[in-house]
Amino acid sequence: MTEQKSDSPDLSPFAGPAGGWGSVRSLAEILPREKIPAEGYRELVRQNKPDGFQCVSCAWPKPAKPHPAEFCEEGAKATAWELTSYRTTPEFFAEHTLTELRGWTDYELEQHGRLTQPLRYDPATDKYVACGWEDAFDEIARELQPLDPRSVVFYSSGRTSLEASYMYALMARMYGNQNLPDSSNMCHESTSVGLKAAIGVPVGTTRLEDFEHTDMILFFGQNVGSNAPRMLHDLRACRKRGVEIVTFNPLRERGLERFTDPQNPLEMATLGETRISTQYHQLRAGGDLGAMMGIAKCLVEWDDAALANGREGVLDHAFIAEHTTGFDAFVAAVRAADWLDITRESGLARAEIEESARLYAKATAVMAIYGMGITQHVKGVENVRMIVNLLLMRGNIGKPGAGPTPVRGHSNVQGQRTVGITEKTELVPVERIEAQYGFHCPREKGLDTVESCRGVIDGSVRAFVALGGNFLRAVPETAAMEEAWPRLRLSVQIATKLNRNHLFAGAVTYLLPCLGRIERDVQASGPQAVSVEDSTGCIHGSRGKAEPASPHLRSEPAIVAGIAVRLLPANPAVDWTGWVADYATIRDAIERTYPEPFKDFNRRMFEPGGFWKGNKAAGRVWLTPSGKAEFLAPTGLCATGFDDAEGRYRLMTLRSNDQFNTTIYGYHDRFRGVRNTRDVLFMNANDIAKAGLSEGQIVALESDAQDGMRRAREGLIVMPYSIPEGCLGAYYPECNVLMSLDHHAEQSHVPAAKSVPVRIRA
Ligand SMILES: Nc1nc2c(c(=O)[nH]1)N[C@H]1C(S)=C(S)[C@@H](COP(=O)(O)OP(=O)(O)OC[C@H]3O[C@@H](n4cnc5c(=O)[nH]c(N)nc54)[C@H](O)[C@@H]3O)O[C@H]1N2
Ligand SMILES: Nc1nc2c(c(=O)[nH]1)N[C@H]1C(S)=C(S)[C@@H](COP(=O)(O)OP(=O)(O)OC[C@H]3O[C@@H](n4cnc5c(=O)[nH]c(N)nc54)[C@H](O)[C@@H]3O)O[C@H]1N2
Ligand SMILES: [Mo]
Repeated sequence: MTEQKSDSPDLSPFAGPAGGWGSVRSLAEILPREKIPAEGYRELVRQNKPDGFQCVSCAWPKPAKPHPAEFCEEGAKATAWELTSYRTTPEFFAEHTLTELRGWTDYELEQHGRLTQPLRYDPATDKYVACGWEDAFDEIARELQPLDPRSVVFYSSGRTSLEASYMYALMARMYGNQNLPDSSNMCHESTSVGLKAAIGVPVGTTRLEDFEHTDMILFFGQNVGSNAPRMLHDLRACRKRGVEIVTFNPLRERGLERFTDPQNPLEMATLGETRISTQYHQLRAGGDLGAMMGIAKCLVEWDDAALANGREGVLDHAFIAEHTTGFDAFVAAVRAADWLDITRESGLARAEIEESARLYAKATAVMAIYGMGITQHVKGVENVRMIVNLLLMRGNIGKPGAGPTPVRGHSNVQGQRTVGITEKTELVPVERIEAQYGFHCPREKGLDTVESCRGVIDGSVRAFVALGGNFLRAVPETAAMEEAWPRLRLSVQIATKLNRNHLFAGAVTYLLPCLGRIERDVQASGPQAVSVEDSTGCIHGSRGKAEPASPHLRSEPAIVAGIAVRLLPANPAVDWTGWVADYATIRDAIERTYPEPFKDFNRRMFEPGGFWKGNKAAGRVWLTPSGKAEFLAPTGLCATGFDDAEGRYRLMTLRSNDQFNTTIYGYHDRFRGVRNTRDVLFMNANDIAKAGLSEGQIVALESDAQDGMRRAREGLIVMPYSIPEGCLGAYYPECNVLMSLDHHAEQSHVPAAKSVPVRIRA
């Protein structure tokens, strides 16, 4: 029934640009496949408009003056995925046991359509059975009440609105823990930790208008064409102005090479395209520290020479003196770094590094854009610190057109952290919450994602509540996690579609279906709107108008409140039911807890382009312990956390352009020339020859982690690809079974998904 089964794999290079006719064709396949009603096509036009809904795909900012159709191929797919006319009803569950459904693919599970009714797992028949909302809430509260709060996890995925997230975090804290891991723990937590320490804010400092002022972009480890396609418009505009875009990425990614704007009739008609990257450096996975150290070394050497000759320095000495600390120790490390180590670790020639450094030394306003290629490494936090080091050397933070620009993942993942979804006490205004609500707010650090997994495996976690996401599929060590999940006392999943996590039950298990953001949400006071924060700290209102997938669905705020009123002792300061009746009152509560970022929240939430919550570092106010921006020398030049060895490869687990995380839309990865399969192993041709393999051969990957545990992924087709020797690429989440829980970023605990040590078995 799936495309994979009906069509055989086709692996051949893709010649076209990102965007262009290929993306129009791809949409023409997907929209009818979901049997979207005509009303759904109208919804597409409202996507990312100030009075419309905010796309449920990525977190890239929405401009104040949107295009007539301000959406991309990926956003349209995400909308179609939610508006699908397919349904997964109680009748479906009457026909299928969970054991049987565990044999289905991720694609088949979600493709079956939207969940329609609350469900309770019946262990006797191994099936989900429809239940009532009130019964569900009652039993969940009854199960949670006697448990030690430390044994309960409240996970969330970054799609949930600011309103629901705020309520969810408050419920956890009133219950007695801050075990509030979220998808950000697997994603940009290295950014939150690294930027906070270096410049005092956990988020990037740039906004959309900075693209108009920049004259150079450093682009590290982000696959823009697939994962933030709307940014291609901003990059294209930069290229038209002659902005240099210097890319560091082990893979040749089409979106980083060239782009045809599907919204530009002239480009479409003439098959014109814009070259995106002006330099493209294919470094080794985990080689960014080496490459950046090389650039820093060039700058320092040229600075020395310039000063010795009485010329102006290459470094911004005035900025460094006024605004930074740690410079001397950092420069000492730069001077001590050896070019042999730099070229070996980065995999780049010295001339290549010098070429990028030369541009950087000339540029007056530089943005550093980055994604998972930076954060998902054992040295992910050091990677982020090194990006900041480079920017600080030439004063590239806190002026127009310059600054760190992490590309966040889920559409509200950054906002969730802003309103209290965090396991870290220092990120929460504890006293203000206590004053506002009159309860003792927990101080004990909560469990993050990796710690929650450990707790599930060792049995110390007894209950797991998930507000969205597909935790069990997204985390490392998936085999052991699936084995351990049934030992949970309680498993509660709030979701829109069936996914693999839902097929693993605890002793008591609920699957609760919720409204999506695109759908009309009517409460006691009338139709409601919600809000999200984009990658640049701008907050947008979002109004769903589509007919809900089922009359039985409840909104996320209503579900959280349903549990909270039964779980917690009555508190006159928290009116859960009143909040649900009118979401504006939740926003008032958010504003009281976070008065600065959310000033006049209700009044401003529909401002075109969103309202900016502010950013101290962008104004060169450094909220660090030293009161300055802090340089920090890296501890080494390799980000992988393991040594090279004969036969050991660095596996990068990647997204295709036909998926949203664990949601698989289809089996094509157009830009990488893959059709009808996800069982691909991208490999350098020399490595294929050296290993005695051949193109198209089926191989297995085996974990080569220190712990010696057996982990394997079978059935991968070898595909020669433009990728450095010693590095491999394959798709997430199918490869998560290869990842050890211990292989994560130091400090941030982000699983090191971009350098998994593996061996190949023929
Ligand atoms: N359509 C769509 N959009 C999405 C998502 C999706 O799945 N589908 N996911 C969303 C989410 S949650 C997130 S976090 C983002 C993810 O978006 P990205 O940050 O783009 O994440 P990945 O697809 O994992 O790709 C990472 C890129 O890093 C490169 N890379 C790997 N290792 C290294 C390295 O060591 N150094 C460097 N310099 N580069 C490296 C890879 O070749 C790849 O191009 O996208 C969001 N948007
Ligand atoms: N190996 C490897 N592992 C990775 C990564 C990697 O690059 N490599 N990337 C990591 C990253 S960056 C991330 S962010 C995580 C993603 O981890 P998660 O955020 O946990 O996973 P998603 O796949 O985004 O979740 C998809 C599910 O969300 C539910 N859903 C969709 N919309 C809604 C909604 O509106 N409300 C609710 N309640 N539920 C909804 C649907 O049921 C759907 O099945 O994965 C991480 N894991
Ligand atoms: Mo993410």
